[in-house]
Order: sequence, then C-alpha cells, then structure tokens
Amino acid sequence: MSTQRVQVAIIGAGPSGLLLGQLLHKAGIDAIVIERQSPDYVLGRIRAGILEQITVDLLHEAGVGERVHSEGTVHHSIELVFANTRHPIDVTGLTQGKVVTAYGQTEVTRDLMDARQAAGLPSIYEAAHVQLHDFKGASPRVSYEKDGRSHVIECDFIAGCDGFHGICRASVPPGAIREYEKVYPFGWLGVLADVPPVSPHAVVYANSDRGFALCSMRSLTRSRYYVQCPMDDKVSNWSDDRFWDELRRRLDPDMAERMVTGPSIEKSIAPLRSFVAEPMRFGRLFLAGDAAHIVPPTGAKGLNLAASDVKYLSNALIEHYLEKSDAGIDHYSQRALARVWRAARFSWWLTSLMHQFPDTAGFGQKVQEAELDYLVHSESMSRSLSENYVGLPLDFGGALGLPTSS
Ligand code: RFL
Ligand code: PHB
Repeated sequence: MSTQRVQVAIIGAGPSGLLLGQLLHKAGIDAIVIERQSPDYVLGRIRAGILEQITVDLLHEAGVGERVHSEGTVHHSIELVFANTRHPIDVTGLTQGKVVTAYGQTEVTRDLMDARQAAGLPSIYEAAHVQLHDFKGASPRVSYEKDGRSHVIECDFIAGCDGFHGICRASVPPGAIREYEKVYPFGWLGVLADVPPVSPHAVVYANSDRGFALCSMRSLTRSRYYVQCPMDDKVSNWSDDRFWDELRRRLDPDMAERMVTGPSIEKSIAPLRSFVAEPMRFGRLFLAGDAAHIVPPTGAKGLNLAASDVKYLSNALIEHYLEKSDAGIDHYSQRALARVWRAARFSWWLTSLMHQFPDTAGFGQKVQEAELDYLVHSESMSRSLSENYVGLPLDFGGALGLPTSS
C-alpha cells in the first residue's frame, strides 16, 4: 500500500473538480484529482453548452480561457416559441450588456485536462473503490485502488466534486444531511449533429402541445437539439428520421422549414430532476457542483452553478492557506446555497412553464401560453428571465449578512 500527502484531495474530474484543481494550483496550493472513469469516458459525455460570463471569467482566471475566447460563440439573445410563433428576447439589452457564450462542456473539460497535464499536476483516472475517511476530524484520508494496488492519500481537506451519483455525499451520515428533491415525469432526448444551427439566437426554447423542444449549438457547423420524451423512453425507439420529424412539429412552421437535418453523432436520454443537499460542508469535506445539487437543464444552470461553487470554495481555501482565515470556509455552505436555491427556483420555473405535464392538456396549455404571452410583452418579466439567464451575481453576502469578500 502506498501513502501520499497533499493539501486538498479532489474527488471527480468533471468540470468542478478540474476547475478547482486549476484555481488552487494558480494559488500555489497542491491538490490531487481522483476520478473513477478514464479521460476518454469523461470527454465522451455530451452535456452543457451555455456558459454565463462568470463561468467564462473563471476559465480565464484559471488560465484556460484561450479557446473559449477564440472558439466560443458570444450571444445576445434567446428565442421563445409558443402557439407556433417566435419571440426573441434581447437578454443583453435587458441586462445592461451581459452575454452568454455557447461552448460545449466537453471543450471546457478538455481545456482543463490539457492544462492540468501540461502543468504536470497529479490526476488518478480509473481509480476503483474510492473511500473517504475521518473527514469530521483533523486528518482526513482518501483510499482507492488502481491496477489492483491499494493507495491512501492523507490531506487537509476533501473536495467532493464527484457528481450526483458520487461517493462523497453518500459518505455523509444520513442524519447530518437534508435532501430536497423533485423528479419530473419526463426526460430529454438529445441529439448532436454536424448541421448548421437553425437559429442565430443562443438557444430556442419551444413550448408546444406535443411537448417541449430546444435548439442549441456547439459551433456554426454543429448543433445540439432536444425534445421532451417519456421518462421511460429508450434511445432505440428514436431513429434519426423520427427525431427530426418530431422536432420540426414542435417548432414554428418557418423554423421547421429552415431546419437542416443530418445523421446524429450522439443520441441520449437524460432524466430531469431538481435536487439540493444541505449543508455543503461536513467538517473537512466540501461538496461542489452536481455532488450537492441538480437542476433540470431547462435554465442552462448546472455547469454554471458548479463553477460558482468552485469559485466560493477556491476563495475559501486560498484564504485558509494564504491569509490564515477560516471565514470563507465557515461561510462556504451558506454562500453557495443562496445562489444554488435561486438557480433551482429559476430552473424549476422555466421547466414548469415550457413542458407538457400529465395534467397540462387543455386548461394547463392555455395558462402556459398566457404566461408566455405576458412574459414576452412585459419588459419587467423579460428582464427577470434575462437576469437569471445570463447569471445572477456571485455575491449574495450582503443579503445574507455575510462578509462580501469570498
Ligand atoms: P460531473 O460532470 O458529473 O462530474 C463528476 C465526476 O466525478 C466522477 N465520479 C467519481 N470519481 C471518483 N470516485 C467516485 N466514486 C466517483 N463518482 C463519480 C464522474 O465520473 C465524473 O467525471 O459533475 P460536475 O463536475 O459537478 O459538473 C456538473 C455538470 O456536469 C452539470 O451540472 C451540467 O452538465 C448540467 N447541464 C447544463 N449545465 C449548464 O450550465 N448549461 C447547460 O446548457 C447544461 N445543459 C446539462 C445540460 C446536463 C444535461 N444532462 C446530462 C442532464 C444538458 C443536459 C442534457
Ligand atoms: C445545450 O446546448 O446542450 C443546452 C443549451 C441550453 C439548455 C440546455 C442545454 O438550457
């Protein structure tokens, strides 16, 4: 058995774990990243595509902003479709100049992985049986197996960045954690295809009596589209032709006509869930990103929340090591959860407004359309949507009575 010592052990090499590792490295704090899967597997997961400015700024701060700057597409508007009609929302005009950037999560992860490798920082991929020990005390440890051999990492802190199904949240005694959950009675079928995006807007969100549809992009030649589907549906039920046909039927006729179709290069079904675990700190264990919370993807908030958690956590750890202050650590959970709940509310609201629920038909559909009609014709409602969409500010310190620095 080998034993190693680091300041911070990071569990999970998704965007949360890799971004945290990079920000700590920039501050001279040493960390190791321990990941259950292989790098190729991690890069093969097609997920988010819309980055808030706060997330883009963090990538720059972490020293990996070059490609998002040159290859990401900056957007100023989104579009809502309902009752067969399109309504653009000028999110930049309504938020004093804020923008969102289309840049795939896969590319964010790749940039962070490459930077970690170029800096020679330690990462253990394909680590089996990862276990956490003694994080309530002063000397936490992480054990794992790799190629049949056992390893132990002694550390000051453990960062649980291992996603919704990870080991970190599951290691907390049930009495110490409270979980809030809402599971939606449908999923999203997503298709990635090398076709030009149907719309110049960042994202098109479509409400229709056949169910929700979303049009997004990865580049000027690669598009990402989704349709709401039954939660127990199977990818094998969906030929490419059936997918394109259903997507067209949920959009307005003009857009359906303009849609360029082609063979799918990825097709998957994701369930929709709202979930928040409180608190996000247990002694010397911190949870960040999907390990602590899940939002339905309708608001494009999951990856962005992961990034803001990591910003609060890296500031707190930097304060601990460099300024010998534990104020940031002590306030981490409260500070992160304030922003998490606002995003959870927004994602739940937009999901409820845009999807067909079992009782939506008839009256429910009409009420959704009336609310959407009010939204697109009311400057204050459009502004509220836009403020949430581009991302709420990082600092809720004032509102919570917390110091505003980290
Ligand atoms: P991840 O990405 O799940 O990474 C966790 C990592 O931990 C590893 N792991 C373990 N490692 C070691 N030991 C264990 N026992 C482990 N168990 C797990 C996993 O293998 C994995 O590599 O979590 P992270 O880093 O917190 O990142 C969160 C984001 O991935 C997620 O919030 C977003 O993808 C959500 N999301 C979106 N977010 C946005 O901000 N904008 C979007 O446009 C957006 N679109 C989406 C989305 C999520 C979607 N799905 C999958 C529901 C679209 C979709 C379809
Ligand atoms: C995506 O591009 O995959 C995407 C965009 C916006 C969302 C969800 C997913 O709300």
